[in-house]
Amino acid sequence: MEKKKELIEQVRKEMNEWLGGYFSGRGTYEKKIFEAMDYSLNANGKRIRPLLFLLGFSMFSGDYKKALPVAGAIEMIHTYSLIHDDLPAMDNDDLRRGKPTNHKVFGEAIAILAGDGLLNEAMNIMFRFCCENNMQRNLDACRLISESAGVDGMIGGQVIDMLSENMQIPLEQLYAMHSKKTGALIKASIVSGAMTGGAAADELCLLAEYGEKLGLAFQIKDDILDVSGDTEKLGKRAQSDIENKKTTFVTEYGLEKCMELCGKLTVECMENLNKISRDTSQLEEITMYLLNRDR
Ligand code: GRG
Repeated sequence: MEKKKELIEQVRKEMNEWLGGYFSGRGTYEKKIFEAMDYSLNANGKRIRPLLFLLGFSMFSGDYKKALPVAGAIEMIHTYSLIHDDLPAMDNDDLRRGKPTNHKVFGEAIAILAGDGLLNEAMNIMFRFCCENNMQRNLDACRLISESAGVDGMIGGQVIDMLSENMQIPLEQLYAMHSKKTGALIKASIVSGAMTGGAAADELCLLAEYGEKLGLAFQIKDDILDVSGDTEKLGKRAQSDIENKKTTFVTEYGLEKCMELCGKLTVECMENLNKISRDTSQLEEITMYLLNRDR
């Protein structure tokens, strides 16, 4: 178990180094935008999505280092969504990743542009990767990432979320919202990683199912932590769902059933991984980490 953890930590460290250096030294008169992007990108994020991408990649291909840029692009997309989600026009939050939110430090206009800048930079990185590694599977993977973040994925989910505020919504709508808002990018991270690494169609199907279950478990855990976690540890405002009068898995099922559901989904994730004849131990480790996380 310790060996697996060490490897995941090694990948996380390399990802952090890559992201940490990405914007350094860039910009002249417009330097402020690079500072703003770097500020949120290199705060204390868990790096779940790039880890899923890189672990998915390494199940099928040896050297994950060459895929670091695409993993970094996914983290940029995720970070942009957090910056925009925190804006006064959306969730209006002051704290993210343990630090004041982007608009609190740089002002709303720069925060909007920093989000836009991160999304564009992610696309630049993926285009460059595809030009330099001209293979159909890389194009397919980058298209999947881009689609999962768009109106049929994360943005669509965010719109459902905004339109559902202060409202009791049907359970079916709650599931649809989260499968788009949080689930789509998580599922795309693992599937695109495996795809870039050269997985076969049947392996991609199993990983897509795994990604869906993992994304749902991740969101239910997020709802649990919102009521039972504390602001300092989470690095973001606890109890925010209650304050925003949101329908969550906890309001619908209660805490105990949510914990049970998370456990059940984790078992199902493991079952999916067991059907793949590859070394899935790193993904098993991260699946357990997500179940037991406290932030
Ligand atoms: C603004 C287009 C747009 C989309 C926003 C992802 C999202 C959609 C909003 C974030 C709101 C939120 C708290 C969603 C719950 C699940 C989630 C995505 C949590 C944050 O992800 P983590 O826990 O965060 O991976 P870190 O900071 O560790 O990367």
